[in-house]
Amino acid sequence: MKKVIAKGLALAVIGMGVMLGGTGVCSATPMTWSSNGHQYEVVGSGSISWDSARLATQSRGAGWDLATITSLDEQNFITTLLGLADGSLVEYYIGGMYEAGAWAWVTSEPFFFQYWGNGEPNGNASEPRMALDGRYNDNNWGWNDYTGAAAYFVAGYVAENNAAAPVPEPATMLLMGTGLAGLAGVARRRSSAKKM
Ligand SMILES: [Ca+2]
Ligand SMILES: [Ca+2]
Repeated sequence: MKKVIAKGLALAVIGMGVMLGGTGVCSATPMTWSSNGHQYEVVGSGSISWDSARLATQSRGAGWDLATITSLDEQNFITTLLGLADGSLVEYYIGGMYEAGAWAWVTSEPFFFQYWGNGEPNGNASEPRMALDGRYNDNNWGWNDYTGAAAYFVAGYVAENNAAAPVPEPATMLLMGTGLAGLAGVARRRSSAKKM
């Protein structure tokens, strides 16, 4: 059911992309996922190595790294940015890596959720970097382990800002209100302490 919704959203995104300039892939600006406040961006760099993709992402500033996918909801959100795959060999690097005998995320988040394509990972130590692969998981970009090299089928990478996005206006007001209420509470406690 969720996948159906995700596919609907993805098709809507593709539709917008077509209207805006003919490409369904690559969000031109970072998009915020409301579930965690993180920003995500699909970068259509063309052939690039995992290391170069990661360096480029980190150079955006604090919080930025290759995307980590720790739930099906997050996977589906990223698919809405990419658009549904068409079943062909197209890859976007993300922040998974095989180190010390296990798969891990660049952020050190726990590696529980998995979304490998059929038969993957088939390299592990010999393919220690992770990519989303257009051939897998019903066009929903299943995971593939790959060497991390630049290759003709590497279309780009997905960046994620793990720092929460700037707080929107109403929430800022709310936080300020909470802060003021807190200060008022301290003032009250102080004044009552004086009385005693
Ligand atoms: Ca993530
Ligand atoms: Ca593989």
